[in-house]
Amino acid sequence: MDNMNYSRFINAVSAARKLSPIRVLTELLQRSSPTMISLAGGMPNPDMFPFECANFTIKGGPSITFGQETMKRALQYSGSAGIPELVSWMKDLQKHLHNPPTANYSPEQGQMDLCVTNGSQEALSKVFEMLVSPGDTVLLECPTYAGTLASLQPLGCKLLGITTDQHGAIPQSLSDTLSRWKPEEAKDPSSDIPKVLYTIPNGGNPTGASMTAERKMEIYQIARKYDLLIIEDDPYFFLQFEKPWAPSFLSLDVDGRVLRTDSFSKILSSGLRIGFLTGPKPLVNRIVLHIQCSTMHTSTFSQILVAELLHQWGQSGFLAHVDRVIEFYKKQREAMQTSAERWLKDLVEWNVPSAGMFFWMKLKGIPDSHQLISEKALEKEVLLVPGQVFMLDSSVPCAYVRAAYSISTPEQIDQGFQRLAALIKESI
Ligand code: 09M
Repeated sequence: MDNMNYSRFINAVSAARKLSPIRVLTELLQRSSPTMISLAGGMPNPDMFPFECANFTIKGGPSITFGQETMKRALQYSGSAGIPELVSWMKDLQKHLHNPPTANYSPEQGQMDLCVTNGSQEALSKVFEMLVSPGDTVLLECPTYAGTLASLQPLGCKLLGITTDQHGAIPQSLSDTLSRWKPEEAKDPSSDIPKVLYTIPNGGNPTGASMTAERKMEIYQIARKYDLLIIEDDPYFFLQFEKPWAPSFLSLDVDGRVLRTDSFSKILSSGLRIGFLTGPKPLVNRIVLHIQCSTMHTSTFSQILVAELLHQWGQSGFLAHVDRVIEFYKKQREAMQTSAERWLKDLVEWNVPSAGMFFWMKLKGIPDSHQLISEKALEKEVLLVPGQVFMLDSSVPCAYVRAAYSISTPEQIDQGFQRLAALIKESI
């Protein structure tokens, strides 16, 4: 099997990134002998920081204490790829959950690597900034996550939408879309053949759709044929309600063509900003270079707090926590389903999601939800997101709305849908 030609995917900006000499020195320092006198590091003296120690009470478990030494470390700069104990814990989890074929490859073959990011959003925006040049064509599900559209649109690329249904992207739609190119064009640098496919495989935002294993395999084969990289944005992976969980693209990745983003935002905390990028080393390395000169690293404080918790829990404790989170969201989903049946049955079409936080609802007899939602719904005191914001072309009318069952109580969901039903009836 030929190795992937990663340089084909890396744009001029990313190819020009170099190691920061200061960061190289800092890493060297961490390994130097105890008798070394360092006048090199540009780090501040943590003795001058006002925070001394902290104690975190963990729900249902022992507490986490930051003593003076841990606190000093938590308040200090750290390496750009993430603190070693969090990176290694997460690599072990990825191997346990996904068993990636690339785990034992050589770096040139696309060996699995991982770095910590400020939520998955940082990973996604940096991945796009590494891969996309003006004029490129990017393939993605339509509709898709508005934050991805916001990252991609300023890069001057064309967005080609893949049709989706309740099981996510439809493989036939992907191959139809690609049929205007010949697979051999992937070897021709002057061709405008797409190189990147972005997908949300579980609990899609906004659709709530989850892809079946068969679909993922079909899509992976199409990606092989056309030499596409797959960006697997999976923040709702841990919110899959039914087990066994479908295999991920990472788990199918014999070539080293998958960049996977994970997020702790839905299960541990969104404000701590902890996410992960997993993928072939040559590409993850480019992202770490970008991190070096932008955020420098994800908050050391957040990373140590999360790493301490994960080490206390172990993998089984972590997965037991995930199961508790799933139980909560499953009940919430059922509450939304019950209320939708009660109030919206004849007014709206929807599918019941098997993962994530969202119902994607088509308002019958209302070709464009925008005005209804952004003006009239406000007056009636019910908030939803108009479907338009998830469309590749936001100027086209959209009959859909996104309803989240994450924050509101079942009573609020019920009242919200009662208000929505009244609104729809007034408008048709
Ligand atoms: N709405 C997300 N989605 C969202 C949202 C959000 C404030 C976030 C997909 O925390 P991260 O960086 O790991 O999450 C980013 C992310 C990546 N990919 C598919 C997502 O759904 C988060 C935050 C207010 C509204 C928000 O509406 O959908």
